[in-house]
Amino acid sequence: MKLASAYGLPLQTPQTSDIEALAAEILQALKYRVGKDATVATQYDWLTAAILVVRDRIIDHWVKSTKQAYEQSAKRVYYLSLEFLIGRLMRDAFSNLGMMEDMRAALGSLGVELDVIATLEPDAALGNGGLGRLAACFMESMATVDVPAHGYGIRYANGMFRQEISDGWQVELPETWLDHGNPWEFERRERSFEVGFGGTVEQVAAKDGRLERHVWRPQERVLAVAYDTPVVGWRGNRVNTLRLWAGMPVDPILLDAFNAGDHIGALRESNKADALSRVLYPADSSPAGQELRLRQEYFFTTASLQDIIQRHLSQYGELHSLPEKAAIHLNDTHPSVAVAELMRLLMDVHGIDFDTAWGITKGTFAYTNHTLLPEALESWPVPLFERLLPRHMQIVYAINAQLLHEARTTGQFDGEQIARISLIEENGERRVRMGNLAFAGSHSINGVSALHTELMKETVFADLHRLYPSRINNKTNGITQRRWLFQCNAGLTGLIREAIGDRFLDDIAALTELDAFAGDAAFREKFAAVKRANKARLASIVAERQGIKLDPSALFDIQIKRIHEYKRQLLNIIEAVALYDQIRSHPERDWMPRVKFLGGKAAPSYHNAKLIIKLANDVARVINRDPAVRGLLKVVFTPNYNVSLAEVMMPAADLSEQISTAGMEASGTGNMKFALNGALTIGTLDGANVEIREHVGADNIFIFGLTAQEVAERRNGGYAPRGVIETSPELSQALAAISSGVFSPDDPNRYRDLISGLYDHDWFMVAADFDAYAATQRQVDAVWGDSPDWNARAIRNVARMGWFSSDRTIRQYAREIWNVPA
Ligand code: 26W
Repeated sequence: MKLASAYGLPLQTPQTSDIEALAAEILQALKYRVGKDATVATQYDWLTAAILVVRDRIIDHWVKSTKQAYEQSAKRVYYLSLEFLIGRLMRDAFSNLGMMEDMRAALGSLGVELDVIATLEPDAALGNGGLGRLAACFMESMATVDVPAHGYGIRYANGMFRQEISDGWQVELPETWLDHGNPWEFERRERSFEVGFGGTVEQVAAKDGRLERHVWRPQERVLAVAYDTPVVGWRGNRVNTLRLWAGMPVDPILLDAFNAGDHIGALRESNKADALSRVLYPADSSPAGQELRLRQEYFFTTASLQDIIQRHLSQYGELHSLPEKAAIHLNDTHPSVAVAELMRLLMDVHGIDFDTAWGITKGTFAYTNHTLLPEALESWPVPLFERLLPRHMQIVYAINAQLLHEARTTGQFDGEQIARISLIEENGERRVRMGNLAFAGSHSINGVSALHTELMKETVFADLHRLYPSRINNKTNGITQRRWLFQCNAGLTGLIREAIGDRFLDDIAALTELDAFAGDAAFREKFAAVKRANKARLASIVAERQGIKLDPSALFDIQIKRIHEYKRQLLNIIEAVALYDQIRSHPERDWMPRVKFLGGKAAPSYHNAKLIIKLANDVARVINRDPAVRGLLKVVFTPNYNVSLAEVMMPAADLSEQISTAGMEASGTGNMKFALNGALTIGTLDGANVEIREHVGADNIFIFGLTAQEVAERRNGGYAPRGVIETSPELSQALAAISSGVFSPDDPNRYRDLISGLYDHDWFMVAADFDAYAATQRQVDAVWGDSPDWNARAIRNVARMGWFSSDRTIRQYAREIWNVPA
């Protein structure tokens, strides 16, 4: 990777004395902390030593940040999230501390290549997709804009599964990211809390016979033990803490059972505790509905709340001031049992009355909704909830009584509307609605793009919004430019610095100065050279891993994200088939060479998503082998899409595919990463695409298809996809080819049901949008054919994407939700 030096300008110029000192420090760490001599050290040992050296520097800032927050009695932000998709951390740390070039040189002087050891660092894949990656960007931005914050989550021993492709099918393998140890984390055995499950609730009477307190006597108990990872902001400004909980048994071994010869039973407690932090549920957007999942949710929530309360009490001695000193954020509904748990802790443990506790709770919590998909809205069967969390069930009923009373008193709601506001779903199996619980217990509920927030008000939370009209607000997502531009695209970063200087490194708003360079032919040439180098880097990875040869001068068209029907990878693949057909039928036309990349994981239980992966691979095999389209069209499915692969693919894209059915993608954040790296977007008016168009300008983005409102109207008006398909010869032919087994001769019926689903219902409106999509792709080709025009548009995208920095998002959260300075 020679990109950093291609445009010179390291973030800091190395000084020889610094480098010698650093090299000595690395050797010290290697010897005294890894326990190895340079002559026998493996590449992993060097990686560990390098991390330990940068970690030492971070710790100095960490101690300072923590002390400062305490001394200033600053309000703290607590971000509760079941997922933190942080990826690799070493480059982040080097870059944010301005040590990248010094470290490169120091390691180099010891015969170690930074770029080689960097690729050995495992990805901390403690998340599924957008929601988890957003939490990671937010952690980095909170440290950067100087918000004292703690992230709270679970230290999964097995994060997101590793995806292998075998005969075109997805195979899931466990990812063991902790195999070589984790030099970033600090185990805090002294910071451990008891977590109970099951059992009974007793009412303990006061002396005068009045009902005084509820005492929950759990049947099972485990410990949550803290593991802390420092999170460093830009220029090392502030270091915050990501605190992840691991399950530990109260009794590691049941000695009585062991001595009685039951050697397996003796480990029962240990196994149960271990299970809590063993795996990340890999379903993104459909609830697992499993008891273990609810246990995980309660496990990390109660540990975090106990920790927060302990910190607050030790500093302030009472809990009424909690809302002034702590903002607790619920990242989706996964931690929303926190509403009942905080009520329990305040009332049952700290003796506060219900009304006061309810005021504290609402003043402290805020909740972000990340999806409108009905199947993704979490709810738990009442019998399960009651068995696992009997006291919380009582509290949920008490909150519900108060909520419904409030709603009825307004006189504004009929019976059906009241039923929708209720925390308990009463139709069929009774269930606890976690979204309603989070809404009721929070003073702020936000969506993640302007469109999504408006749809939230009209759909899932329409009735609760009418009851509490000031609670819903919008906070459009953002991404950290440190990882998603400075680090992953050193070439482009260097070029921008040459053009507009360094101000944008600290003030991303200054990136707009690049706009003037869109009209500068010499700059466009350099911009194109950087893009080409990034594409060559991706091509070499694909060649090495998959044995597919790609031409970096072709248009790189990329769709990478979780595989889901609403994201419409199928629309993209069908268009590839139609294009293939067109090129074969009209070889005389002037086709623009294109490589279509697809990548992403499917939930293991999601049949159609897995079939779509197989289809992408089947189509790729046929097209890539056909000499008739050689040099004009290639299709590549990149296995095991993750944060590290994203860091290579985002900078290498010419075209970003953001083609979800309008109204279904809450925001998207990949869309932002691509555009910031100079890809043009082809997309629907969905999620943040709407705002991206506003910022980059309608001329610099390719928008097609039905709007969210039109989708709703078509669905209500009895959408008949068969008729639509029959009037589109291109679409009909492509579907017929797939359905009849052209791409699956070994199993001609493989895609019959998938395709007949499009004829019968086509919930995601693939057919309705197909012609518009295909026509827009031909417009893309036309602009691509005029490279000065294409490059000018790409440069304008880069220049105008600064607003999508997660620093901006976090400042808005800080000022408008958390009430902390930023
Ligand atoms: C309970 C099962 C489950 C698991 C995960 C339901 C829902 C989810 C998430 C809400 C899925 C998710 O990651 N949503 C994405 O959040 C991103 C960050 O806000 C948005 O950019 C994406 O549009 C949204 O799909």
